[in-house]
Amino acid sequence: MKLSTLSLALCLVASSLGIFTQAASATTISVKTEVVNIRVNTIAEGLENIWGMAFLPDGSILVTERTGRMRIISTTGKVGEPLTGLPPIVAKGQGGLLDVVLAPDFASSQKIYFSYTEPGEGDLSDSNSTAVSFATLNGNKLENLTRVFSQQPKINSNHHFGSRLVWAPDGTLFITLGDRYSEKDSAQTLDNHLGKVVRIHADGSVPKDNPFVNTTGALPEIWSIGHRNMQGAAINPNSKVLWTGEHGPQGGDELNIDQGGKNYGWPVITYGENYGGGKIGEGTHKVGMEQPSYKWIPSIATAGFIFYTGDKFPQWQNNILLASLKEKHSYA
Ligand SMILES: [Ca+2]
Repeated sequence: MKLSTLSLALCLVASSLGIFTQAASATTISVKTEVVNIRVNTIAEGLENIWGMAFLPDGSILVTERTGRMRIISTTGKVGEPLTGLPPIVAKGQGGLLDVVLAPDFASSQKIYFSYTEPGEGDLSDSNSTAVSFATLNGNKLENLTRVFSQQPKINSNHHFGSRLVWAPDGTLFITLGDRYSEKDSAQTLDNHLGKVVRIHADGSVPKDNPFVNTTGALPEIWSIGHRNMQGAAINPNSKVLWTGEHGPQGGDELNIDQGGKNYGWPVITYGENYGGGKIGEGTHKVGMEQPSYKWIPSIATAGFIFYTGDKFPQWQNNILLASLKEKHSYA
């Protein structure tokens, strides 16, 4: 059955509504489950695998289709033609055109930033990795395309691209990066971008206060390590710090308060197990590795989330609304 991806995305947010309450400084999260009735209005139809979206100042929406297209949906739901000017994109498996965000200075610069699966070149033409570029939006055209980040190394895998983009209050950009599934042990070492959060300036340069800039052999973009695949990330409006949501394997999806220089454990510690059963790593705790702030067993397949800061539902203020890729009802 072919579903409208946009209405599906909204359905997932709405029907998998988890309402989280947490204090700004807490390292664990209390969760309450509410039954809420939400009327879902389909805004637009016929789109394929929407992965990211960003609201433009006039209320229209930039959307990415994972298959490699970006479009603008007007405030009346009119679906625009695909934008021109995207870079080469590998649309296979979980890869393709992924997140999109406006630059903090979009009003003056017209810049947008987006993440995608970038093909390798030459001997690496069968391989790929997550990359981030910006471009200026001019009508239906993307111009002045500039790549600011390319995950290293490239891997022959169609899995675990991570790829959520979040601006920090200081104007730096966080990028979540998956372990590519076949390279999970690399999430523990500093010589690669697999299973990491990285932090860069808007022009792609490395902030001097990144945690590993003075560590020999470490890639200086790295912010935190020991991650599996993070498809959700947001800045907590109270504490102003990064939170990330992470897919576990079979069980053990996580929410983490994602601090610079910390090790979030994968694949040494996890609350999940191999698909079909079987232990992964050493257990659930280890000195020097962070516990998740919240975990789901069984997995809900945690995806995008936001901290709610609107004025329509005061009881949800600063709570997280989180999309699940598998649950169709509220979870306990
Ligand atoms: Ca973890």
